[in-house]
Amino acid sequence: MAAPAAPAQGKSAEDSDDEPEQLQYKVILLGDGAVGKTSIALRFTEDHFAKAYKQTIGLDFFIKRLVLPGEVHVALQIWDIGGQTIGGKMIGNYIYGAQAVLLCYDITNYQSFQNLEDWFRLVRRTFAGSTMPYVTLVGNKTDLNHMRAVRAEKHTQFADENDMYSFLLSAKTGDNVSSCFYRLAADLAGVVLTKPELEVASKIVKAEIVNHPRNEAGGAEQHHQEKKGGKCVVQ
Ligand code: G3D
Ligand code: MG
Repeated sequence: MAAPAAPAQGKSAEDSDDEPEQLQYKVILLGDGAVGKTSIALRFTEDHFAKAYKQTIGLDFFIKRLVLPGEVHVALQIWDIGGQTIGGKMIGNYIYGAQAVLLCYDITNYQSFQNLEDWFRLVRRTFAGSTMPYVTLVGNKTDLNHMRAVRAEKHTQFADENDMYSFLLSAKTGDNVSSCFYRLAADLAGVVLTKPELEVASKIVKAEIVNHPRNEAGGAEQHHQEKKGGKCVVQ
């Protein structure tokens, strides 16, 4: 039930004869506020969980480099759309050009799951007439399983009906987070991963963070700068 993989996007600009060819993909995290999009991005790229919650303002993007079996080098450019709402003016621009979309919900919040219909519709509309990106359904906060509001069957049904891969994960504990991104990277790059390979590959490689704070309204930007693990992250 693999979703159609978008064509591999060319080599990175800094590729030279000395460096291995690197595939680059734009990955977008979509879903309601507070489902854990920023936490998932941080967990994967920095392997930490920020306890202090701040609604992301503007756009952060993270770059994570992975080496897949067969020495296939992949750079995932992970875009966190922050506080952009589904009706936001800029949202289409953020989604446009993505090779992969993570449709994220919080397993303890049924509404956040229901709203994925709208998020997915927005993706389909943005890509109308062109190749759809690779879409993965992500149920976050599995550490709160005792508060679960979305049954596992609902999750699976949504993924099956829409021909998507799906993952249940926890940004808090890190459970399944790397696997989700490695699966996505491998599928986009056309690399077949066995289960043991996926487990080994999920051990983190290297991350960089690039901040692109923007404000939809164009003014009154509020950027909170925090030191996190030695890096400055704009939220
Ligand atoms: P968003 O980027 O989708 O808006 P955030 O969501 O990453 O800012 O997370 C929203 C809240 O959910 C934060 O809590 C964050 O700590 C929490 N959260 C994110 N992922 C997980 C998870 O896997 N498990 C649990 N238990 N909580 C998670 P606060 O309390 O700061 O609002
Ligand atoms: Mg956020």
